[in-house]
Amino acid sequence: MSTPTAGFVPLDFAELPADEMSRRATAFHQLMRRRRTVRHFDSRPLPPDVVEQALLTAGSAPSGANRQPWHFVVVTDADKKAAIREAAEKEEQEFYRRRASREWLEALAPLGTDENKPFLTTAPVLIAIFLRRFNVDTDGKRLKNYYTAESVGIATGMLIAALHQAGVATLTHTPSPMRFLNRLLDRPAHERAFLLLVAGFPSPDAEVPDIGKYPLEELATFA
Ligand code: IYR
Repeated sequence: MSTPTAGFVPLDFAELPADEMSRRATAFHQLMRRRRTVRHFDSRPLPPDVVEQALLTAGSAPSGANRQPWHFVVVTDADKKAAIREAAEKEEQEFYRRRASREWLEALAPLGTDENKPFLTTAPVLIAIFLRRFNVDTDGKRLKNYYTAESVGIATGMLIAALHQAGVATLTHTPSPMRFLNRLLDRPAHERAFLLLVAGFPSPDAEVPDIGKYPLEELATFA
């Protein structure tokens, strides 16, 4: 695990004219507001370099003490995806039939989700995102990580944005519990599965729920 040690270098920062700042902020919002969680995927593969560049973007995220407490497993193998689907659907059956409260199921009703997760085998890429509670250095010594959930959450958001702007649809899938991902993907016990990001092209007939986002007045307060 290489983390930069001492030393400082000049910041690489180019200030933009105000009108250019506004233009870019608006253009980025217009791009990002079209991002939707997609549940119907085509099986066409993604260009590997698109996924790799998006992962590097995610890896550039800020993190507590720059410990970069994440690991991404990119799954494209059909057998592995089938095993993940089988295990996820087993947990999801429990969730939808027993574990979820009535209130939770009512909250999910408008999204139309259920225990069947065909996208886990139809989508070309599954990215299992793991949170590392601590790092292990070369001589096996544990190095504590900080603000791990915040850090991995930020990296995941950047990954979703990077994929979206490259023309890749995603789905944030949260089978619960996700312990089976450690077993199937051979990750050590000190890593906790954080989220399973499904990525690919939407199927031509893909539909999304007709839901909205808060307008600025509700979204934010300016104090
Ligand atoms: N993990 C389940 C249930 C689920 C929960 C929430 I909160 C969602 O926004 C969507 C689904 C599933 O993936 O179906």
